[in-house]
Amino acid sequence: MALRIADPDVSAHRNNNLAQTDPEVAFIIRKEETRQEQNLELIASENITSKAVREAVSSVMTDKYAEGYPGKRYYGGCEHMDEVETLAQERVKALYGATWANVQPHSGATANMAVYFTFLEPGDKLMAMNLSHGGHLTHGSPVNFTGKMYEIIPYGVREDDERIDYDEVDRLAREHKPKMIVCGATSYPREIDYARFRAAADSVGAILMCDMAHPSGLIAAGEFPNPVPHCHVVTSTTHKTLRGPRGGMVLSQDEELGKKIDKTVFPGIQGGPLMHQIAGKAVCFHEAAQPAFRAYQRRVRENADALSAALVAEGFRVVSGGTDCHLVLVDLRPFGLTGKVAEKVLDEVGITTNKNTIPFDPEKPFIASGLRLGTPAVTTRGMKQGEMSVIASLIARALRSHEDESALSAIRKEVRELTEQFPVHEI
Ligand code: DSN
Repeated sequence: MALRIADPDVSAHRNNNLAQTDPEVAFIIRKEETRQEQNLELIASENITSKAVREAVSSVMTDKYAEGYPGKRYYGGCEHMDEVETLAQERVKALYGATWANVQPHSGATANMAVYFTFLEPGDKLMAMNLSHGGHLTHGSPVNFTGKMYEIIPYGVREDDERIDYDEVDRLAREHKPKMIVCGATSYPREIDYARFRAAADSVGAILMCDMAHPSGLIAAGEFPNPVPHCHVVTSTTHKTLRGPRGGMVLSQDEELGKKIDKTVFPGIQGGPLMHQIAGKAVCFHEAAQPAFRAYQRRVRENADALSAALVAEGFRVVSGGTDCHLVLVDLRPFGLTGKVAEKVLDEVGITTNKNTIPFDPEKPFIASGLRLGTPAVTTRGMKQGEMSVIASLIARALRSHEDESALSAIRKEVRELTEQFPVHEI
C-alpha cells in the first residue's frame, strides 16, 4: 500500500502503564491515534470524545458490578454507582424534556431490542423505514433479529423528492395495523415530522418509537426537532452527534411505559450495566447542556450544509437536494463509480467515509451507489465552512483521478496538511 500512514512514534508514550505492560496493544492504540490525527473522519455516526469523557470511561467504574437500578441493586458497595447513574438519568431527562430515562443499554441495538421486547411478541407487525431508504439494521433487516422475529412493514421516501412519503405511512398503517411504528433513520438527511407519525400511530393504536441515534446531539442543542414530546418512546446511541462514550439509552415522557422497559433492559436482556460507560454518559450529558455544545451543533449543521453545496458545485448529486442535519448522502452515479470503489479510493487518500445505498439504488448494499458523509468529527476538530469546500474539492479530485497513483499521493499530502492544522489531541 503506497499511501499507508507512517508508523507512529510510541516513544512519547513509553512512560505510561499500558506501554510498559503491553507494548503491543499500546502500539496499536497509538497507531489509531495517529490515524485519527492524520485522516479526515467523515463517517456520519462517529465523533471525537472529550478528554473528560475518556477519563470517565477509563476509570475504576469499570471494576464494579451493579446489576439492578439505583437503590435496588443485587450487589453491595453500589452507593457510588447509584450516584452516577442517577446523575446521568437526571441530566439526560433535563436535556430532552423526558420524565423517565434508562441509561443502561450497552448500544443502540440493545436499546431498540429492549423496546421491541417490551411491546412486541414474535410475529407482530413492526412498521419502519426501508433500509435502502435510510432505515437501520434493527429496523427490520432480514439478517437482523427484527427481520427474523417480526413481520416488517417497510415505508420509504418518494422517488421524486426523496423525502419520507407520509401519505404512504398513513396508508400502510391503516392497511396493516402494525403494533409498533418506528421513525428515525441512519442515512436520511431531512427533518422528520414526528407529529405526522404520531397521528398515523394513534389512528391504529400503535406504539410510536423514534430512534434518534443520528441527530441526538443536534436535538439536545435545539438544532433539530425533538421527538420526545411526540413519541411514546425514544431510543438513541450516545456516541454519534451527541459526542459521548459508545452506548445506548431509552427516554420517555410516560413513566409507566418506562418501568416496563426497565424490566426488559435488566433482567430481560442485559446483566451488569457498564458503569464506566454510564459515568462517561453522565459527563457527555453535562457537556451537551453547555452553551459551547449548542454553538458546536450549529456549526455541525452549517458545515453539512456547506459540504453539500460544495459537493453539488463539484458535480455530485446530493440525495434530496441537501441536508437539514449533520449528514449528506451523495449519489455517485454522475461520477460513474460505486460506493464500494469510492470508499476505497478515499481511504487511500486519508478521507474516511462509508458506502451507502441511496433510495431506489440499483446496486446491492455491499456495492451501493452512494456515499454517506457527516460533519460531526471534523467540526469537533474546529473546521468551518471554508474547510468544507476544500474537502469537497479533495473528494472530487480523488474520485476523478482514482486510477492515478501520483495524483492520489498528492491529494494524500494535502489531506495531511489540512489535518495538521486541526489537531485532534488538543481537544
Ligand atoms: N452503524 C451506525 C451508523 O453508522 O449509522 C448505526 O448504528
